[in-house]
Amino acid sequence: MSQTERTFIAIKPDGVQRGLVSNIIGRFEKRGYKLVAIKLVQATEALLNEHYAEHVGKPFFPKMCNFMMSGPIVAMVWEGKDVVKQGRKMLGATNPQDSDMGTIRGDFGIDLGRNVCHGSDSVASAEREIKIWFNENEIVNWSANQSIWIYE
Ligand code: IDP
Repeated sequence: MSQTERTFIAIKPDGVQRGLVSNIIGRFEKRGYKLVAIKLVQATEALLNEHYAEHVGKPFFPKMCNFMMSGPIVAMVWEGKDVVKQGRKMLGATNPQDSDMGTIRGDFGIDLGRNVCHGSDSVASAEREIKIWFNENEIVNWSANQSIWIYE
């Protein structure tokens, strides 16, 4: 399994407003994943239509878009072995009511439309989403000195 797999993780406006940024970043850092891109973004309708293409036209979509544009989002790319699947596990189920304790949504969320954090659901989605939110030159290739203590 590739140690250079990448996922797109975004702290939604509720996570930023509630001061959860450092906690969420800290979980990925402490797990051993490598941060290769990060920025604070004000989402636009065009960007959300692309990112959430599969949900365009659904009844909840307009409200969800307004929420996602209600404040800044922390957009990130994290890299490491199996990071897409592991990232989803760290987030917990989509609805915080179903998320296990110990996950980001299980620890910090109550309502479906305020679930704090986004994570790509497959390697293909990750590649698609990273291209939507980041330019190639915003992604930094670097080697983490601690990798020998994380990977055998
Ligand atoms: P995911 O974020 O776990 O990948 P998706 O099904 O892709 O889940 O949904 C995207 C986001 O849209 C969810 O995280 C949630 O915040 C919101 N959402 C999904 N379904 C509903 C709904 O039925 N009502 C309100 N918001 C929803």
